[in-house]
Amino acid sequence: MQYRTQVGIVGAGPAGLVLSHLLHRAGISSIVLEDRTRQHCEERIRAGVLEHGTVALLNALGVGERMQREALTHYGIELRFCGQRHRIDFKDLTGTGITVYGQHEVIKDLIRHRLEHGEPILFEVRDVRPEGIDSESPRIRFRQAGAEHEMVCDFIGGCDGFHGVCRPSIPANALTVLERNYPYAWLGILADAPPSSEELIYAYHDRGFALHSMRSPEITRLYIQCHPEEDIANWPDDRIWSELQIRLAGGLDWKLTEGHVLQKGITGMRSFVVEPMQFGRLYLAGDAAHIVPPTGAKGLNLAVADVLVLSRALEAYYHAGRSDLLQHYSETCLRRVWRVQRFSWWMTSMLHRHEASPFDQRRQLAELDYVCSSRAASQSLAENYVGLPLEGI
Ligand code: FAS
Ligand code: PHB
Repeated sequence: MQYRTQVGIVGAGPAGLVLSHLLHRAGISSIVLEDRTRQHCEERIRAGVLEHGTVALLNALGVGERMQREALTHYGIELRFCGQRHRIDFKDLTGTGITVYGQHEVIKDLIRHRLEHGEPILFEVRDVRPEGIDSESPRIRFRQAGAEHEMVCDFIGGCDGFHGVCRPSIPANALTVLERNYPYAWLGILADAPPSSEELIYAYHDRGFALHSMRSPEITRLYIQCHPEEDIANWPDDRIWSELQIRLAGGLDWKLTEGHVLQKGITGMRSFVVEPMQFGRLYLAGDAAHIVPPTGAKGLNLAVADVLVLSRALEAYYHAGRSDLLQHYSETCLRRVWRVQRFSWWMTSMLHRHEASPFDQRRQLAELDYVCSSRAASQSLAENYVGLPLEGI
């Protein structure tokens, strides 16, 4: 079967789905191709922190009513090190805050509204192949339910994540890869336990980093720094809890509320950027173009920022016949991408324990001490954490 649409979108993650809603709002047609099932997309545990700009956009798109009912709003985070607790007061430092709402909840809302609009998402597609991406009429070939299909479109939104097919469909000599891998990973758990603190806790500890986050008043999300090659089989639940207790308490008379571990997994830590983020009529957005270590809670938010730039450029093309914004898509996105890369690298380097020299360890503690004792330094952390301004929501 042949499909015809203005924008073919590969991937029903935050980037692809938010792009589809932005285009729908602008009266531009699109079709979303996703190789997993709807259920898998809606149950995949990933990010949990939304910048205020991301929240404002989801509300502006009319998909925020459940989020407004169920999400948690925080106006600060806590940093812990050397038995000290320091709150970074976002409200005082930036006038705004963050929202804690699971990425899979955002995905559920975006998919439901998209389908209620009668707009297409083709799940469980196979063998997706972007073709003619450097021509005036690119197409995407794919299989679904055993049949071969072709989608003819004007543009392709490459929103298929780090392991997708869109980035590799661009000739390697047309791209520059800039990356850094970290000598540690995160062992994350989702636990059936009420959060032990109102807000997120980032802990620097001699035994390694730890993070106390949450998904709801009943569900806690926790992470500990581990070795990148670590085998999850070596981490029975009680070992995870005792390590979390040690690292998060950090000598304080504070105890983490434990509970049944619902899900656990290990996530590698890397910084990755591909330049440019476009080739011909293919535009990469989100994890397809860049990966940040999760310490800054930026992955999902950066994906949303990319597609806001892309949708504005496509709107200018279709409604005003302008292609300048499309030509500058990559340049426009990369300015924010590198700012967010810097912040995520900085948070990661400041808070993780690595086989550094005693000099570097002292420097790390001095960095933490400075951030927690200087208004200018804590304001810099706060304004990056709550989210740099998003124009044109
Ligand atoms: P996504 O990867 O979310 O979406 C891409 C979509 O494309 C997926 O649905 C995939 O199934 C689909 N796809 C892939 N190949 C395809 C093909 N060939 N054909 C069709 N569809 C295809 N960020 C945080 O801030 N906090 C966290 O705790 C956190 N945890 C994470 C844990 C993991 C394991 C990962 C991988 C990321 C995590 N992130 C976290 C970052 C995360 O939030 C990403 O930045 C965000 O999902 C990026 O969104 P997308 O670019 O839409 O990519
Ligand atoms: C999460 O809640 O999953 C989370 C929060 C903050 C981070 C990373 C992950 O920096």
